[in-house]
Amino acid sequence: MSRLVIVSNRVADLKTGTQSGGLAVALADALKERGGIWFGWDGADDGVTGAAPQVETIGNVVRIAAPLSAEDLANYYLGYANSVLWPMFHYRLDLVDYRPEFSESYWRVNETFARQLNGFLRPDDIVWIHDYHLIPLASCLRTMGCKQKIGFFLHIPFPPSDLFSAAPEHTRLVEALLQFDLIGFQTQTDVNNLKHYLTESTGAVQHGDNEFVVDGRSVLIDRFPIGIDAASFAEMATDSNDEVEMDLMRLKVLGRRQIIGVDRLDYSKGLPERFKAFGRLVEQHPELSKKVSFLQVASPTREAVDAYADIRTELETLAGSINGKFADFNWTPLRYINRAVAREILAPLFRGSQVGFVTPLRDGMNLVAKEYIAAQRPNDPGVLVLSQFAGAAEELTEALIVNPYDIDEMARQLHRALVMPLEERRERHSALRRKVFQDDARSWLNNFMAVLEQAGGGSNDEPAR
Ligand code: GDG
Repeated sequence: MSRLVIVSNRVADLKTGTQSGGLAVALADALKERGGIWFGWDGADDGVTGAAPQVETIGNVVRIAAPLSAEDLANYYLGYANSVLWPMFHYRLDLVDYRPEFSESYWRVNETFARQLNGFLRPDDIVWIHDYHLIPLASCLRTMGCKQKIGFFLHIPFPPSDLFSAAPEHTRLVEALLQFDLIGFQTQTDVNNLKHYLTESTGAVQHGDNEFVVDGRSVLIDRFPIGIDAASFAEMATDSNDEVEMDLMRLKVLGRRQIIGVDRLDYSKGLPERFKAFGRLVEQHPELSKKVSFLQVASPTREAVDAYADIRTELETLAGSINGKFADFNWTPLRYINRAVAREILAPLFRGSQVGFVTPLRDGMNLVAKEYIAAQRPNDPGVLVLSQFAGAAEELTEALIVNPYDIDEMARQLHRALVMPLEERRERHSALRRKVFQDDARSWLNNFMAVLEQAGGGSNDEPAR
């Protein structure tokens, strides 16, 4: 079996495997089975771009951690990746902050990473590159003569053709994308968006459903909805934690139900709209006074980018005004935590909350929706209220699907979730649970790898198959 080479913006901590929950663990497990490499940025902000990476061998896996300078972190990571591509791919042209120095750093850092990685590659390796930070990596590797199979998975949405064409470098980005052998997206919508762009704006010729041929190379484009490690998350949810148990017990004694939201504090997650919908619910249903509370965990992220500071201020104002208006000495309607909370606490909190409120304005998939389902008690489950614009909505159709821009509709569906009869809750949950357990992180990984193993082969000068 060929070795697997994983490349992601930040290299995982292969020893603890705790970094990003199920995904890092699933990828690390696959690496341990096949042997291979995990390459990425070392996470420090004071390195020298291009200096020798730190190489560590753990069993049959080589972990390569590459340094970046503070300037490249500002321009490549916070700049091009998170102030140009992130808003653009989340349909937020208004937030794109395009600057030539961002672009210069993005393409150069990718070239540097490619050079560093190339020294470790074997001819029969299979390379799997993750996410928008690294779109140019395959084209840089190809220029250096790499003919390995190279796959790409985009964790975030891919925008419609018209919107993507507004990106100053859309042609260059797509030319780079076409150097992969397989391009994987979260949803059919994303797949269709790229296909549409390729047909309208490039000379790529479509063969069958999923294959495009460009300059004699074959590129496969398909949907691989990502999953979670459902079994271990469900187990974590049942592990009792005294503090959480006491809090849930208090809610029970008071006959109070809990709505929960957990997100990185990101403008794509629809948090202000969500707060307003909760405010509308308690305003329209005085009988819910002291009978419902909303717990929102919003962990800080990318705080150096202005748009993130703005959303934080907006949320603080909204939380203050909702609580100021409706709270009582013995009831805080909205509990808002602007800090990361340990995963071992989140899982039982999901389990003890009667509604999971997941309403991004746009999201590649949204793992929280799947974690909420995995954590529920099958005999007395809570209800998932889910945005139609989360990738997860393509699969999780038994959730209460809402338009996150429609505050009244969200308030109505919250109410419906809170009063839903047990039988309907069980029916919806058992269908959702089946999907979340079946299409888990492991099956996502196996599906992607199976297609990548069959994909083209990367030479520019010979037809792929
Ligand atoms: C990107 C795409 C796609 C959140 N707050 C805390 C915390 N979390 C955990 C959640 C979940 C993960 O972080 C967030 O995953 P999401 O999928 O919801 O969102 P993104 O971070 O934007 O992820 C997304 C994903 O990639 C995978 O492909 O689904 O669409 O945007 O696991 O539980 N974990 C802890 N404390 C927190 O405060 N421990």
